[in-house]
Formats: sequence, C-alpha cells, structure tokens
Amino acid sequence: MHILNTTFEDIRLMKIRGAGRIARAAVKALGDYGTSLDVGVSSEFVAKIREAGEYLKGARPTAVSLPNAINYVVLNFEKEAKDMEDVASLKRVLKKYCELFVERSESAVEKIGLIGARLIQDGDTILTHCNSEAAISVILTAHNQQKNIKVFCTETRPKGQGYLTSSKLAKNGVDVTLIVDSAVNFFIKKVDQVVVGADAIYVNGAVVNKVGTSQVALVANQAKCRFMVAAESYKIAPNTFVGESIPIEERSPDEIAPKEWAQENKEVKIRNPSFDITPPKYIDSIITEVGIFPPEGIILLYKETYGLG
Ligand code: RI2
Repeated sequence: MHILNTTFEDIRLMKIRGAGRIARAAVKALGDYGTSLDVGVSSEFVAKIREAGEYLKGARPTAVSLPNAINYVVLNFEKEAKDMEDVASLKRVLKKYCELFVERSESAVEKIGLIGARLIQDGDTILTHCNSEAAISVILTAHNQQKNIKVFCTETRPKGQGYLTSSKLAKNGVDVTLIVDSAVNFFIKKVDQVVVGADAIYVNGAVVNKVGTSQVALVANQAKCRFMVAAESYKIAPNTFVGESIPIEERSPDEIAPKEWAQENKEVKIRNPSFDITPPKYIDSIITEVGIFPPEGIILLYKETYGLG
C-alpha cells in the first residue's frame, strides 16, 4: 500500500497538482502497486486493484480527470483480464493500460497546444488564471510558432499557482506580466483572449476550474474579450449527464490567513473553496485534443466518448 498512500497524500496536499498531472500520477501509482502485489490468485489481484482504484479516487474531489483516469484503466483491465488465470499476465495487462493512459494524456496536451494556437493571432495579448498544462501548451505553441504574444498571469490566490505559470512562460522566452487576481478588470482592455484550463466539464459545457475563473469570465464577457478553455476530453464529467453536480473542494483556512492572525481573530469565519463554475454562456470555445467545441457542443463529444452517439 505504500506507493498508494504516498501518492494519495501528495495529491491531497497538492504536492502533485493540476487536473492532468494528478490523473497521471494516480494511474502510475496504481500500475506500480499492481506490479508490487504479492498475491497468487487472480481474483484476489483484481479485487485489490479495484479497491486501490477506489481509494485513489478519493484523494481530491473536484478534478474528474482523477476518477475518469482510474475508471479507464480499471474497466479496460478487467475486460481484458476476465479469463486470465495467472497473476503475471494480469500485471502486464494492468501496466499496459496505465502506460496507455499516460501516453494519451500527454499527447492530448500537445495536440491541444497545436489546435488552440490556431486561435491565437500574431500580436495577441492573453490572460491566464492558475497553472494549467493545457493552457500553457496553447500559449507556448503559439509562441514557438513565432507569434508575437504577451501574457498576463494572475497570481491565483491562495496557493499562488500563477507564480508557476509566469515563471515557466518567462523561462521559455514569453513576454509575461504577473498581476494580482483583483487587477483583471484593470487590465482586461489590453487583453484579446483569456485562456484557462479545466478540472471538470459539465456535459452542458459549464467549466469547473480554479476559483476566480468565473470572475475572470464575467469581466472578459463584459469587455467582449474571447474566453477559451483548454482541456483534455477526459475532463468531461459523465455523471453530469444524469443531472449530478460536481463537488467543489473546500480547502483549509490555513491556505488563506496566517495562523497567528487566525488565532487572534477566531470570530472571523474563513471560507476557501478551491474551484468555481463558469457557465457556458461566458465561454467561446473549449479546445480538446479532438478539436474545438463551442460549450454547447460538448454533449456531442461526451456521446462519442461513451458510445452513445
Ligand atoms: P491542467 C488545477 O487545479 C487548476 O484549476 C488548473 O486550471 C486545472 O487544475 C487544470 O490543469 P489545482 O490542482 O490539467 O491547482 O490543465 O487545484 O494542468
């Protein structure tokens, strides 16, 4: 269980973070756990993998990439392993699907970059919020295509993921400016496009992303500035098709206020939701590895992915 516990804790504590990264880390941990399992009976192996998958899914509640990734691996593994007797073969099959997921996930980010960059014009100023591999892929691909772009990165309180994004972009030679979250409206007139990632996408095209994204979308909408979401197709939340909602993670108040201040001001309540929901009407396009969709078109991708089309 050691590898599972370590990965679970690293995801929970956000040492591993970002919707795509946590999905890949969980899948890798599941594969390594399978390889290390010392059981002689195939049914026991399958049961332990199923149980480990369920455990990993609980590390963080909002990014649907995590359960979708585990389900992809476990369902395919179980289907192929149905009639297999020896544990060594089961281990090989499990490893195969873990590697396949990781490969597809990484190549999806690359493809999103290429597809999304088509929507970025030479001379554009882009604004991004938080730290999304998919959004960064779009920005860096446009930059590598010699498009002359400028980028505003929000700081992204409370965890400051904008420091990661701005540092990465600057190291790659992009002209980047870090701003506080509340300065978005101040700068929006200079911005041509907002590009953000997603932790989960409702079947109706609403997007769950780092808290503050919906405020950025409102400001962008008022300023008639384009709003693009870059996200792998496995971020679509299948349960939203039957009306379920996506839980919004609420993290510790310690991430917001210094401990001593909180001690002295115990009567002040602190709330720390990690994500919010941007309605489809504020989103122009969702860039996935299979193409560009208006938010209302995500239902088609969902149906195709789950064979309902
Ligand atoms: P990629 C992150 O969540 C951010 O909300 C980011 O926009 C989203 O995951 C998608 O990131 P957190 O783990 O999968 O920082 O595009 O809470 O990297």
